[in-house]
Amino acid sequence: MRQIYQGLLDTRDRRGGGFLLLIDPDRTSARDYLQLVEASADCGVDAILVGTSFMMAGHFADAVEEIKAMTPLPIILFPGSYTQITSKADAILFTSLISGRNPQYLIDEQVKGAPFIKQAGLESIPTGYMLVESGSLTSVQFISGSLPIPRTKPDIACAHALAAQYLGMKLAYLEAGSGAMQPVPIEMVAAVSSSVDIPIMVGGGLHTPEDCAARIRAGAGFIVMGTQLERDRGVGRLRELTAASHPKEAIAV
Ligand code: 1GP
Repeated sequence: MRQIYQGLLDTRDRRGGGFLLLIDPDRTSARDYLQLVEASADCGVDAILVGTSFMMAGHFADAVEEIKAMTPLPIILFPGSYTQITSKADAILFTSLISGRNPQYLIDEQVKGAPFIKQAGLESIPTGYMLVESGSLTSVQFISGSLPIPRTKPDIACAHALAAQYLGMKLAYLEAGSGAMQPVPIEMVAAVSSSVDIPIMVGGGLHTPEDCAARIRAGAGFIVMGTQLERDRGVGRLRELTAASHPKEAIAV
C-alpha cells in the first residue's frame, strides 16, 4: 500500500515545499479539470486533492475514478462531508474543523465516515482544519455554521494548531476558504509554523507564485490551490505556481 502521508513529507523535504491541486468536480466541467489533471505531474504538482464543501451533483465517485485514471499522482480526498468517501482515491484528509464549535464538523461527520474509510481501504491523514477570516462569507463558513479565526489573531491560530498536534493530528490546515477574498496572512503562517512541529497546509484565495512563495518562506509545508487554476481554464501558470512552492528546486536551477 502507498504511504501517502510519508510521501508528502519526503516531497516537502526534497523540494522545500509541496503543491497540491484542488479539484472541485462540482464546480468545473470534467473536460476542464481532466485536462488540468493530465498536465499536473509534468507541471510539478505533488498530489491532487478532490472535494467540495457543498456537493450539488451525485457523480463524486465517478469523478474521482476519472481523475485517478488521468495521472500517476496520489489522489487525496478532501471531503466536505462523509458522503464524499470513495475507494477510488489513495488517501483522505480526515479533517476535524477545530476552529469551529459545531459538533457536526468536529466529530459527527467523522463518526459517520469512519466505517466507509475502513471499507474503502483509504489511508487516513488526521488533519486539524482551521478556518481563517478572509474578508467575506465563504461556502465552508456558511455550510459549517462556524466562526473563522480572526485574521489579526495569530495567537488564537497557534493555540488551535498546538491542540491539533497534541491530539495527534498529522497536519494543520490553515484555510481561508475556496475563492477567499483575502488569503491566510503570512504573519499567521509564520506564527503557527514556529509554534508547532506538525506540517502546515495553507489554502484559500491564493493566486500568484508570490502568494505561494511567501507562505512557504513563512514556514508552510504545503500549498493548496483550486480557484485560480479553474479561472485560468487550462494549464495557465501552473508551472510557475508549483516552482514557487518548491524553493529547493529553484535554488538548484
Ligand atoms: C479550498 O484551500 C482550498 O479549500 C483552495 O482554495 O480554491 O481559493 O484556491 P482556492
